Amino acid sequence: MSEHVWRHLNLCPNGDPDASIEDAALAVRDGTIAWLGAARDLPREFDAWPSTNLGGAWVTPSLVDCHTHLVFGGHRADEFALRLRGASYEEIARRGGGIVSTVRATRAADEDALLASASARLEPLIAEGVGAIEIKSGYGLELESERKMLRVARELSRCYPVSVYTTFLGAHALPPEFAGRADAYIDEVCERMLPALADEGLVDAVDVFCERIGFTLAQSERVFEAAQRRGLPVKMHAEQLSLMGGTALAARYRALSADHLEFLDEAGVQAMKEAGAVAVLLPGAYYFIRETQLPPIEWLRRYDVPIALATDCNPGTSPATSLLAMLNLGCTLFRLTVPEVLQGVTRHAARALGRGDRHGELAPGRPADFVVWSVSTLAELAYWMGRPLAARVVRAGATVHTAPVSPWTGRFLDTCAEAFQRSAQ
Ligand code: DI6
Ligand code: FE
Repeated sequence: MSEHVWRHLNLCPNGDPDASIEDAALAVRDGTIAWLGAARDLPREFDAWPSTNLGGAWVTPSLVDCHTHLVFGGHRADEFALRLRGASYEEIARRGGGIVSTVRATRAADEDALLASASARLEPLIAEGVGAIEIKSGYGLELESERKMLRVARELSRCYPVSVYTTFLGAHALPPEFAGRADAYIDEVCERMLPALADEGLVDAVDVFCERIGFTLAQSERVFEAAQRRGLPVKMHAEQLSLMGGTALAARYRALSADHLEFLDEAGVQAMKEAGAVAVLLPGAYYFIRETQLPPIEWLRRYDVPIALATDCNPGTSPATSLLAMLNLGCTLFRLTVPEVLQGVTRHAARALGRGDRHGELAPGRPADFVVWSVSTLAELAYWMGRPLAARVVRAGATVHTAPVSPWTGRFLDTCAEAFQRSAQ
């Protein structure tokens, strides 16, 4: 039996700084939280347990990246250059670029190659404290390649100290072989691909890209009906480039989340509230495709719809491998507050995956998955742009990552040296 007490930390147990506990203690037995609270209230039974003094460092739950396309072949830097010369994301998609060009690269790559390239994108996320991540399919667009993507996603959870939740996104784009036959492709998605992949245990949720350059409301609803027949939860890429009414459809199917939402209207916000859906905002995509339509933050606040943030890591609209960077973008571009973005990558993000019971919050009986930060205030997590801030990443009570030592000075690099030095011993 493993027993350990983490002492003298500033604890933010659920992403809400107002719920923080100064000079806290956290007792962990066999990877599960046995007790947490103010150090002065620590029960005597824990006095003899081995302990680590965190010197006043801030501790939050491990982060949750609830919307990624992490597994894919190739990249789209050349299209990035095209856009710099004025081509829009939609124009590129209509010319056979965009998602379809990544489909070609993904179909051509074998599982080992996809695992290697996805690993290179996953490791920086784990190093900055991500303990749970959603990974979509959607670049195979045929059964064998969709299966390949989802198998790689499952393999990542076996190779790394991270929980992976897979989402089938067969309805991401129309593959070339179905050009002009979208309804026939939706037949393939609903009647062949989803049932086979669900039977193989590769699917935790189902998503659809409801958009002018994606699929219609009717086609999206057929995908949702197929998911419902398999008892799978749904989510949707909704209102990203236009108001299609996808969010209201997703709400009718009790979607876990609706994602992007730049063009969401008040009726859609109200429908989300009634359905208990999470609004997953993706500032990386907004920023990278130079969108100007902001998501309806004020309506989301007014209707008290939980807001989550995610990287949307994908080669076309958000080649991002930093969830902390999304905190900064969420604040600077969407004017979200520090409490909103911190909850957006902890408990609200966990809820968007239907796993609010396991991730995004620290409490007795929950897994001891947390991050020790090299910051003197939680606002620094949203303030710094592109700076590693995790002093120590802990999963099930065990340290799985510590910040590197400087190769030039031999010292730890951080903004809270004393706390960091202690936390790394
Ligand atoms: N919306 C997005 O921003 C990504 N997928 C989607 O439905 C972009 C995917 C890509 O361009 O590769
Ligand atoms: Fe996406």
